[in-house]
Amino acid sequence: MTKEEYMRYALNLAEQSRGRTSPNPLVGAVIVKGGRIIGEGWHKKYGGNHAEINAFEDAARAGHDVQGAEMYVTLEPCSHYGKTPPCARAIIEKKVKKVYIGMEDPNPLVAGQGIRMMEEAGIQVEAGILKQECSKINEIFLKYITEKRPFVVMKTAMTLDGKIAARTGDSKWVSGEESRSLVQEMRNSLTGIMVGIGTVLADDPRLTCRKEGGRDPVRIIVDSHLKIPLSAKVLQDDNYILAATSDCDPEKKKRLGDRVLLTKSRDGQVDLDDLMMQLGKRGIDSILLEGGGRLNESALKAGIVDRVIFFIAPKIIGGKDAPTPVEGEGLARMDEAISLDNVQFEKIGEDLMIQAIPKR
Ligand code: AOF
Ligand code: ZN
Repeated sequence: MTKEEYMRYALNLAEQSRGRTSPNPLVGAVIVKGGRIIGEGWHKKYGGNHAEINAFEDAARAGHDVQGAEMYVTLEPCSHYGKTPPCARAIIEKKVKKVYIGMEDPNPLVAGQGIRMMEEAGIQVEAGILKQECSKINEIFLKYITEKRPFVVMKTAMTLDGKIAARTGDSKWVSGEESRSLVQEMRNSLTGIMVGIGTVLADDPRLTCRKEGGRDPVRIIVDSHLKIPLSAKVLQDDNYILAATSDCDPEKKKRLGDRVLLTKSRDGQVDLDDLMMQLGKRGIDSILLEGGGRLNESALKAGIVDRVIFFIAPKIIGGKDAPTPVEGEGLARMDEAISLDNVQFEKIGEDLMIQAIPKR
């Protein structure tokens, strides 16, 4: 196998824990000796062993001696004492000969020091193997560890003529089954899910994850004036946060207690930038933004969106009053349009999925 193939193998190991390591990264490690994989491991959950340690334990269980072996790790081995001791130290002690790394750890506590520690101990280090893939798998971690704000994925599903529902509000369903099950997977892997009060009043959604064995994201409702009815399904259990401004109804606030998070106000509405900062402080590293049109527009305008995912279904519904993914006032001129980078197209069942990164 080539270096890239071993690294891809390590990436696949890492991917198995998606949604389970937050706010830690996804990391995979493979130990190779004599052209054979003798140990493999990945970071399974926050607070648990790092990938490298699991790989060493795997090799030991099978009775392999790792001295002189080569190791592939998707992220630079850490150099700090966190919940666990530094992996770079373990690699040095085990006398590994060479370490291939996907990308440098952006955590300021590490940031190249892991590589330096190993090199100073005489270990050969080669960094940047499948760097793009290794960064993509940790795009959430990359943003969160450096900015302490959640990575926001704006997801929407629309018809070919750009409607997210019919003029009556009926929206079951715009996209096909495969697309919808992908969205359930996103709910299962991102830490929070965010909608505006308009969506709650119109659809009374549950915003839970319906995937078998999945886990629910924290529901975040942007409700500046606390208009939410106490019977709303999103309030079914304690796993929610209501974002409001200080001029919300004080009676309602009292009844909803500590689930209400007050933010700065921007034109009488929740200041999304401030909200992101506060959610980041509460350890929320990622958010699936499921609109509607008004909140989507505010989010794009506020510059909090890190990735957009549009599902486009081969259906036409028409109607000037049918809701669309991004509403509000909108921009006046084409040359003001938000442009997108890294555009990817993928067919999901009968739908087209387009993903991209808004330019800042
Ligand atoms: C690695 N291998 O598998 C992971 C790393 O609190 P701790 O001890 O779990 O440390 C968390 C930090 O360690 C995290 O922010 C990131 O910088 C690094 N994660 N490093 O060598 C791993 N998960
Ligand atoms: Zn580590």
